[in-house]
This record gives sequence, C-alpha cells and structure tokens, in this order.
Amino acid sequence: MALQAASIVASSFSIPKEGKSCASFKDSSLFGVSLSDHVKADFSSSALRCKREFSRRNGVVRAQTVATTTPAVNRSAPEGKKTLRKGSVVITGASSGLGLATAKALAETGKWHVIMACRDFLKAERAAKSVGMPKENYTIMHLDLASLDSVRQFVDSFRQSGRPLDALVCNAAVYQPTAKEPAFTAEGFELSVGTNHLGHFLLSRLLLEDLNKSDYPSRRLIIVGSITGNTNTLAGNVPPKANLGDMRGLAGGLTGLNSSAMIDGGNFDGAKAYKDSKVCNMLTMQEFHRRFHEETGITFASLYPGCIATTGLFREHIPLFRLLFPPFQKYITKGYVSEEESGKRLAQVVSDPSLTKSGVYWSWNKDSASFENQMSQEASDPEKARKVWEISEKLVGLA
Ligand code: LMG
Ligand code: NDP
Ligand code: PMR
Repeated sequence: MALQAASIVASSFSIPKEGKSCASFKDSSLFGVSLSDHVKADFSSSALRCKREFSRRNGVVRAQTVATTTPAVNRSAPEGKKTLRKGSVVITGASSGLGLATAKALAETGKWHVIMACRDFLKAERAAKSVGMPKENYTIMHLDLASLDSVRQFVDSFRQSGRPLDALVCNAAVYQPTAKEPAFTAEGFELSVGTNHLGHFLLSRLLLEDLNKSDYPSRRLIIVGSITGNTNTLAGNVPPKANLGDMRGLAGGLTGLNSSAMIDGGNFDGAKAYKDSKVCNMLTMQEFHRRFHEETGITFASLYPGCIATTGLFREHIPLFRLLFPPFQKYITKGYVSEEESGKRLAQVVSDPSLTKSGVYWSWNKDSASFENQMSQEASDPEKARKVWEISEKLVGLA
C-alpha cells in the first residue's frame, strides 16, 4: 500500500487530513565600454558602495540608470509585423542543477538573455560552457545570497548594466542535512533560511521595481518551492517536517545566540531548516501576489519541479544517501526527474504563454503536463505569509 501510494506521481499525492526576435537586444554596453556578454560584470567600486549606502539609508533603492532599451514590441519591422525583443531573465544559482538546466533551456531558444546570478564566477562560466550555452545569450554576474551587501551590490550592478528585467527566478538554495551545528550568513542568520529565503526576499523586493518598469508583455517573479515543505504530501511527512511554529526564532533573527537558529525556536536541524525555508519561499510568493499582482500585473509563481535527485543539493548528504536516493526516486517513488526535464519545466514557468496565472504553485503530472497544485495548510496560510513578510522586512533592513 505504501509503495503503491509512493508510486503515484509525487506532486499529486495528498494526505486527506490537510487536504484542504527579434529586434535584437543590444548587448552589454556599459558606460560606453563594450563588454563581452559572458564576462562577469562585477562592479564593486566605492562609488557604487556610496550609492548603496545612500539608498539603504533612504529605505529605497532607486534605479541608477535610465535604460535606453529597445521597446519590447518593435512595430517598425518589415511589413508591420510585430516582433518581440529578447527577454531578459535573472536566475540565481544558475551554476548547477535546476538553475543551470533552466538557463540552458531558455538561452537555447534564442529568445532569452540569461543573467546567471552566481556566487562562484568560474564555476558558472565552466558550467555554461559545458552545457553549450550560446555565449551571446548569457551574462554572469556575482551574487552571494548569504550576504545582504552582496545582494544590494548585485542589484546596483544589474541596474548599471542597463538591461531590462523581464523575469526573475529565485532558484539558489543550500541544504545542510548532516550539519550538527548551524552555520551563518554574513549578517548572522542561520545559513539555509538566510540564503534560501532572506537573501531572495531582499533581492526580489528590490528588483520588483525593475520588473515593474519592464515593457515586456509578461513579467514574472518565480520563487522555487518544494514538495518537502508541503506536509499534505508523503514526501513532506518524512521527518523532520517543516513547521514555522509561532516564528519566535525568525523574529529573534535566527542568530543561535539569544534566539534559536530555527524559525520555530527549536533546536537546530539542518533538514528542517531547509524545509522551513521552502515554506517561506512559497508563502513569500503568495504574499507578493496579494500585495502586488493587481497593481503591477506581474505574475508571481512557485513550483515543485519534481525530484531532481542528482543535483548538487545533496552534496552534504552522506555518500550512501547520494548513492541510493536517485534509484529510490526513479524506481520506488517514481518522483524522479532529470535535470534537463526539470529545466524545461522551470523554463515553461518563465516563458510559456499559458502559464501566466499569478499566485500559483505549479507541478507536473506523470506525462509532464503542468497543473496548479495545492500547498499544505501552513504553506498557504495568509496570516503566516504576512508575518513572514513583516519579520523578513525588518531582518533585511527594509522596514
Ligand atoms: C532525517 O532522517 C535525518 O534525521 C536528518 O538528519 C536529515 O538527513 C533528514 O530529510 C533529511 O532525514 C529522515 C529519514 C532517514 O527517516 C525516515 O525517512 C524515517 C521513515 C519515515 C517514513 C515516512 C514514510 C513512510 C512510508 C514508507 C514507504 C516506504 C518507502 C520505501 C523505502 C525504501 C525501502 C527499500 O531515512 C533515510 O535516510 C533513508 C534514506 C532514504 C532514501 C533511500 C532509501 C533507499 C532505499 C533503497 C533504494 C534502493 C533502490 C534500488 C532501486 C532498484 C529498483 C530495481
Ligand atoms: P544545486 O545545489 O545543484 O543548485 C543550487 C544552486 O544554488 C547552485 O548554483 C549554488 O551555487 C547556488 N547557491 C547556493 N548558495 C548560494 C549563495 N549563497 N549565493 C548564490 N548562489 C548560491 O541544487 P538544485 O538545483 O537541486 O536546487 C535548485 C532549487 O531547486 C532549490 O531552490 C531547491 O530547493 C529546489 N528544489 C530541488 C529539488 C531537487 O530534488 N533537487 C526538488 C525541489 C526543489 P554553487 O554552484 O556555487 O554551489
Ligand atoms: Mg523524499 C512520493 C514520494 C517521495 C517524493 C516525491 C520525495 C521527494 N520523497 C518521497 C518519499 C520519501 N522520501 C520516503 C518514503 C522517504 C523515506 C525513506 C524519503 C526520504 C527522504 C530523505 C531522507 N527524501 C528526501 C530525503 C532528503 O534528504 C531529501 C530532502 O528532504 O531534502 C530536504 C529528500 C527529498 N525527497 C523528495 C525530494 C524532492 C527531496 C529533495 C528535497 C527538496 O528539494 O525539497
């Protein structure tokens, strides 16, 4: 029975209890200096730092360049035909796994320019080359989500590049299932929630303004979620389960000093911290939707791309787990998807004209057809979403 249940495609398994081109886009030209597209744009000049400090003191980050970009739809094309310019998408953590596969899938279409926002420039460059991404279709920019300064610097650099922002994909994550003690971000937040949630929270809050300025027909902000954060699924019931509790630990800054390193205030558990961070990701997407969809028309979405059992996410797990996990998912749960397939799925959420609905958590059935999935009670609780939003704003210095 258990196996039968497990063989039902992962994303559709519910526990009833909780059931509830193109006018081609001119490539990087920065301050009149032409940059090769795949050359890192890392601007850490003191001038930018000053601007950042100024912006932070003033509670807002304003666009520092008025991009003279090609309009999204060029009507002067021959015979009055409308052509769409290349979309410009930022993908965090595009140096491996799902992020890389998505970057490849989008870059290959020729319709997208991918900004790979990565903490390790060389790794990202090698990764892009190894999967054969056309070099005119990507740029690598430095972003370390475990540092809020780095996030702000990324936003500054991105604005300086003059590119429009048509889609943002918050994909990067760390998972520390075997850590006995918590690790911390530059600002002292527990690393998994600090990186996966708080770093992305600040990034997406700042870049919302840029998305809002874009004239691209469909602008999207996507935050990757997961089945393991949803306790209405079998996978979400494998201990330790996600649970934000009353968020006393989050309110205390996840410091592990005077407050717990865990959102719910409990003892540190790396696997739980990851799952909690995914709940925050899904709640954040919905809160964005409630606050900004109507006003901006931006599509906010999350997804479970399937179990991509071979990615770097499991790098810190024990070797036996890494050996057995892929066949377990392939042959027993049948929830396995290849990196390539998962990349196509996320690329759909970025660019498929049929996936424009906002506030949705997408999943795919066994025939790889997308459907709107239900999240757990906790991951769809509007009160929790508001609380996560408000506490996170304070922690990242936006409130
Ligand atoms: C916690 O343990 C750790 O404590 C924590 O530190 C962290 O690492 C965390 O999530 C990460 O894991 C959780 C886990 C450890 O504990 C459990 O899973 C307890 C069981 C809970 C049960 C809930 C659901 C019950 C449903 C039963 C369904 C049975 C499914 C089949 C199981 C397989 C049996 C053969 O657990 C583990 O670490 C186990 C590792 C699981 C992954 C690999 C399992 C391999 C099984 C063998 C696969 C062989 C594949 C061959 C395929 C060939 C086919 C021809
Ligand atoms: P990978 O480890 O392969 O990719 C994670 C990426 O995040 C890497 O590029 C990594 O960079 C980057 N990253 C980690 N920390 C930081 C940081 N501080 N700053 C910037 N980038 C960082 O894992 P996956 O591809 O599996 O994970 C991608 C997303 O998919 C995650 O959000 C994960 O939660 C989600 N997901 C994964 C599933 C799976 O089965 N694998 C299932 C469901 C969801 P680097 O290359 O330098 O390490
Ligand atoms: Mg899980 C329907 C079955 C299913 C699916 C789709 C997943 C996905 N897992 C399922 C079932 C089970 N898992 C069962 C029955 C077990 C107990 C043997 C099990 C165990 C397990 C472990 C120990 N699974 C894991 C782990 C991890 O360390 C991974 C994790 O939780 O990371 C947070 C994981 C995962 N299982 C998944 C997916 C997608 C993961 C990767 C985590 C993620 O990105 O959310």
